[in-house]
Amino acid sequence: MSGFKKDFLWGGALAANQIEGAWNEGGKGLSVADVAMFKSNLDINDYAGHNLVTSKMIEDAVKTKDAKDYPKRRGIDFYHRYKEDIALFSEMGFKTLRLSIAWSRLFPTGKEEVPNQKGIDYYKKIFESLKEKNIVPIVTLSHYEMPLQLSIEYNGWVDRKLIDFFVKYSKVCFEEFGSYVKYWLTFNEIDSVSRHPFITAGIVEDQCEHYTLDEAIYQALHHQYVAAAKVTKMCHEMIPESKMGCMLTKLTTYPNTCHPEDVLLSLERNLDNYAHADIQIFGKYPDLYLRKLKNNNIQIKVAPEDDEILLQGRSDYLAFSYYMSRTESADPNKEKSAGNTIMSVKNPYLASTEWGWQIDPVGLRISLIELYDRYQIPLIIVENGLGAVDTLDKNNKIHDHYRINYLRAHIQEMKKAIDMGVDLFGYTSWAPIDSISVSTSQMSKRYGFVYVDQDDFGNGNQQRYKKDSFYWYKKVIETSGDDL
Ligand code: BGP
Repeated sequence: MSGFKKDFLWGGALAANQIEGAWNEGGKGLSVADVAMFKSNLDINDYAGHNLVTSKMIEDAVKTKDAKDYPKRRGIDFYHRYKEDIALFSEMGFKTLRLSIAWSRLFPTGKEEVPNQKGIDYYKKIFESLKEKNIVPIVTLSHYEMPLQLSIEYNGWVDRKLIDFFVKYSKVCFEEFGSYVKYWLTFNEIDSVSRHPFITAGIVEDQCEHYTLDEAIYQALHHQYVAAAKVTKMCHEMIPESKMGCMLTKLTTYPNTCHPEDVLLSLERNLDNYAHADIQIFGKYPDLYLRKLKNNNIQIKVAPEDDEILLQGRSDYLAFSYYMSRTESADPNKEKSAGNTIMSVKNPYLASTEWGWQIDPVGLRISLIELYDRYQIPLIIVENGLGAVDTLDKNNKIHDHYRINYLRAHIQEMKKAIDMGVDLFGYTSWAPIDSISVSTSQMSKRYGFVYVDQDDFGNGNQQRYKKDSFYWYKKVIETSGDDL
């Protein structure tokens, strides 16, 4: 018997900045994603949009008017092709589509008093198309995108004023789209502010004069927690029946050995990861986390009313992304590698993707059990998938059995977790159609069930092709996960 209920939300997840393109159409303002630079000869740590960005890099990007070095400006042209793409998702039987709204389409600089009507009209068309196909939207308010002006003028979320700008933007979303959208999410992978301070929070390296970079990161995070709580409360008041979730990158960390020091280190890493969800689900900072900031001499400004705000705006459900697990060793001589993002010791029991992400389906079950046991609120996996290089054969087919194997193994573990009693209400795989990757800024790291004919340099006619995984996922949804 299948563990998946009939109303389980099967679908896919996308983000505006990675698919829409049309970066300067429809009255849209420049966003941080539009200046995230792709240079194939640079080391990963030098990419704009990953790790650190300087004012000079932004100035140069703003002067450049084409999309050549900035693939997110191009996206996959979802802005114009959304109907065709939504029809493909519908053909697979999607019950849900997770997508995000680009803040800079509604408020080009973030500071306008009146929103950009063309931006509102565009998202209404998307929601109408989803409604026609009976696809339930799950909408992320902030997914690695914000008006660039707020970064330049305030150093992004380091400034408390950002809370008000975000509340104003969210209020418009609830007013305009509340009749279409029941499931909302505040910040995509909120914990990733420390990994990508610029694209998540608009933090510019050389603007951190009066505080350390760590302080900037934790201050920005604090403002995002407060903003998330405020808009959660507002959403409940404005949209009856609405559900607002928070989102975590689930990074389950294993000890490399049973040496107590390894166990201790992995425990610390796991607690660090949980802290972001604790704050939004329990409505308060964990004591150990606050103490850790203090011990590390990280000082953040907290307003007297913040404790109450956090408590009043707790999340209804927990959404998380899961791609890999990682392993920690306290031995300083033990070799670690970051793959192309997350630092880990090599786990000898796991295979890795071409980008060094360690594939661990059982780790997903472990994560589900731990999260449900800790929070006891509904869970949804809003990202999971395999980034791979796909090649179109001479018959225009893509035989992506590697992707099917990855997804099958993870879905099997979800089933087992549900059978243990975990309340998992949906699964949106990343990403149902090829899009621009965050960690490489490239097109060639593909996740889709649908292939997009476009290379890293923007060549290709952007035509869509169904991969083998398209037909496989369709069958999975049709049979509620029975036929994997
Ligand atoms: C998550 C992001 C997504 C997505 C995904 C895959 O961190 O929320 O936006 O891109 O990772 O990562 P990548 O694109 O780097 O392969």
